[in-house]
Amino acid sequence: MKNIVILISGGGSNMAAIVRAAEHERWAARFDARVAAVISNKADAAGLALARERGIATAVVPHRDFANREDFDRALAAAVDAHAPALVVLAGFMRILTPGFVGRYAGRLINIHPSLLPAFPGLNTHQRAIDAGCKVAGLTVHQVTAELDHGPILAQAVVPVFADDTATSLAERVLVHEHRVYPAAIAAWLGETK
Ligand code: NHR
Ligand code: GAR
Repeated sequence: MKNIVILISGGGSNMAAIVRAAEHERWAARFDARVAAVISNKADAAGLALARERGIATAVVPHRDFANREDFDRALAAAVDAHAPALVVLAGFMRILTPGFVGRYAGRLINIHPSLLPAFPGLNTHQRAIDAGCKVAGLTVHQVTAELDHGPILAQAVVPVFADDTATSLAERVLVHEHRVYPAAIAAWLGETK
């Protein structure tokens, strides 16, 4: 069985979309894969309750409990490794990961970023796209490497930016497509590594 471990920090709507796709598309039968665990760096992440309701194992590794990023990432890796993951999925996970963590999961660590990379890596992407006068925005699923938001691109989708958009309205429009594209990219990855 290929275990998928999902890392979140907040709402977990992408995580929920992946869990839903795994059930509806029968990933267990087709890819011998399942969402084995959801891990958050924040104890109050709404996504944790959602995962528990689905009977998925959860864990919290609070980054504030650790003196530095290396110590946090070591504890996070221990929590991840407890589920022997074939794939580690960042879904709204908000802590930059050290090269040590990234190297440990090389080739099996992916992220969804709410911009059309290589434009707007980092935070506050929707406001930056609006401020730059972009007519389109979107999302990127990419492999995670040590360099933030620079790994090989696996999938993208484009949405229009409207003249009256705010960061909130644009984020909502992008998120709808995230929920479609991220599960599809993961299914494609699982199909290729069968
Ligand atoms: N780590 C590495 N090494 N490489 C990537 O490509 C990563 C990563 C960790 C997270 C997600 C990313 C995004 O999609 C991601 C990609 C957090 C920050 C950030 O600045 C930036 C990018 C992403 C996630 N985090 C602050 C920090 O100091 C904390 C911000 C907060 O807590 O709100 O870690 O955008
Ligand atoms: C998503 O839009 C995701 O792309 C973005 O945060 C949202 C999380 O929503 N990720 C980042 O900005 C990473 N820095 P969710 O928790 O409901 O999936």
